[in-house]
Amino acid sequence: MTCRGVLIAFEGGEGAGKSTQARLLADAIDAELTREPGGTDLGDRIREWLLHPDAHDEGRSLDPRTELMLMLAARAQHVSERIGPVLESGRDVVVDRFSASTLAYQGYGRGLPIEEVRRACSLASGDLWPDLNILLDVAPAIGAGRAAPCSLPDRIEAEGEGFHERVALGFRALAAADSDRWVVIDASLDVGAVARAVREAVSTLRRRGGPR
Ligand code: Z5A
Repeated sequence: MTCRGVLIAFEGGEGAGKSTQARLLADAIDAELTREPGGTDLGDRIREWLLHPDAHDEGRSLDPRTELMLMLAARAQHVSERIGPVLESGRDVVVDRFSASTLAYQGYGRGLPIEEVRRACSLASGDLWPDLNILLDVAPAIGAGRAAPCSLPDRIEAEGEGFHERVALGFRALAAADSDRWVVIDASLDVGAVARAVREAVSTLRRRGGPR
């Protein structure tokens, strides 16, 4: 019988270093690397539409519930088409954002009711939750400062400071409420120091007898 793989999610605000660390970890443990929103053809199309700066042109803003449902549509497809089968095959999956991003951005950031967002996440993922969430914690101003100087902010990055502060507080609240499944790493450290802390967190998960 094959043991199910482990699902590890990187979480945090813009510029925290999630993509960098997700790639380093996936290489180090030979895991499948993917990201949200995205990870499938449909998910990539939804991502493009959701994040495009003109997705709310002509004065029409995107309703927070519409944003939530689109994030979840991408996730449902991602889990059924890709993440679920890979985990079932026994391979580990490293994902750059997962359900905690929905709770932080659409719940804490947009103000949708947290418990309803949690139930919706559970429905979309078939009640799949990461074995480990790694919060790369950095002040929003530092993260925003790491963006490429000439890059145009996407629709969500372009939200105001207050929004990104609520998101950051939301991530910390989620981590504090479930310390068995979360580790918080100071993402203001250099890339190598953060990568070492990530590897230590994954080793601890394995020693505790995570899925494998
Ligand atoms: N979203 C949502 O609202 N609801 C959901 O359910 C989901 C997502 C799943 C997805 O964008 C957007 O969708 C996101 C949340 C929302 N919007 N925002 N904001 P994304 O995940 O693609 O975008 P992002 O978080 O803004 O990605 P990012 O800016 O690329 O950040 P990152 O992946 O955390 O960082 P990085 O790409 O690894 O690094 C950024 C730069 O910093 C780069 O030049 C690195 O070389 C540098 N870097 C990395 N680590 C360090 C350290 N330790 N020190 C110094 N410099 C570093």
